Amino acid sequence: MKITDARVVVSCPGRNYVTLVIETEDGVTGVGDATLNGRELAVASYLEDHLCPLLKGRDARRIEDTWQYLYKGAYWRRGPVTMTAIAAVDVALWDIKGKVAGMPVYQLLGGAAREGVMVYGHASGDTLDELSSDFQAHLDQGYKAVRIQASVPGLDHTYGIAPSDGSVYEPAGGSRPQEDRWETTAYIDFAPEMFARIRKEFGYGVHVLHDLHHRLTPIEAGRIGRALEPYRPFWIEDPTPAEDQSAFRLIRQHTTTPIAVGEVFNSIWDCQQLITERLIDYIRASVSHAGGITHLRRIFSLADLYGVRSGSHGAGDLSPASFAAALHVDLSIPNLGIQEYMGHRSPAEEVFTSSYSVEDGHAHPGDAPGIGVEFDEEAAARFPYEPRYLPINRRLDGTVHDW
Ligand code: GCO
Ligand code: MG
Repeated sequence: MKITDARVVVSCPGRNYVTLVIETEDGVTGVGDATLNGRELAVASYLEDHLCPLLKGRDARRIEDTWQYLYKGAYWRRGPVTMTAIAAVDVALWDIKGKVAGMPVYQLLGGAAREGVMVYGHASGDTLDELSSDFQAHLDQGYKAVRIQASVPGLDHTYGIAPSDGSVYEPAGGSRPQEDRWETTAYIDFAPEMFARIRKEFGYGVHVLHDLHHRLTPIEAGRIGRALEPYRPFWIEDPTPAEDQSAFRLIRQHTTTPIAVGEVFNSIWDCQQLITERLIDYIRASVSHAGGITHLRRIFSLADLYGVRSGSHGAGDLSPASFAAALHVDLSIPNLGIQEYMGHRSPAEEVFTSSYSVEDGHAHPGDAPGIGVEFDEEAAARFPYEPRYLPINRRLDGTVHDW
């Protein structure tokens, strides 16, 4: 089953998405997401200029061989651009395999290991009152797990707060990144206060999560983890930048609060030490940035050996094709933790038609053959690419800090 065409479509239906479409000689098409937020065109070029010409003429059925060919064949291994491009190819090939077999991809991965995939939504607010009403709105929608973020008094633009007009908090439009401010001393007493308020109001029957977005030092993270223990967070996410995996030993020495890491990882090597030394509880690598279904499963299998569960990244910058692919993996692995779900901003639904559903706090990929997402190229052409950047972050004295 030869690949006859592989093309890349960059569009902006609500936000930028890079989509790879692979077509076979029998007219079967597969779709993969190649979006790398704020660096979209680099992946588009990597695919268009380097991978698409190699794909034409290859056998679409040979997924593992294609993965190895693109990974080892590049010589320059890993990195977000390379691994996002490989991920898009991989997901598109799984999509084709499923369509040819007449089965949803999760059946090819071993079948459903559960009825549905628990997801967490995002509640946020400029004040704790706003956060609390957004939290209630999530409970009303059936969520069993909710991430909480609120503006830190004294800081402009705290990470993760959705503007009241919609659901996104990044990226800002414009030709330069928006600049946010951060100071850990302003935040450190506020986080326990935020958790106390939510637990007091809503009790302990719902999972509560929180994202630190790589902003703390390891010892600050240990302190926050310990201070939050009475409020039983489901996890704290990305407490400190994870380039230094050994830094997590220090956090572990100070707290039993579960730790989740991995949305910026693109390879199993980024988390080898974190997993094998049991320095984390949840690995949050994503299907679109960590080499597709093939590589993500390898990461989750390693994690399973060490009692680490999955918690895949599922922010809005991952297109519906990624979210669907993630759900097929989530449904079939033994060590699912939870799946992030942010949804997609209108008019994304004009471009992507999906078979997945989210109900009562649980998602299911649906039973359409393949990954269950159709991509309308004509509709995508109505929404041309718009240059956008992720924000950058500065401390109050102007020092560039981790965003
Ligand atoms: C999350 C993330 C995202 C990222 C975004 C970057 O936990 O959902 O932190 O919101 O910031 O995906 O592109
Ligand atoms: Mg995050």
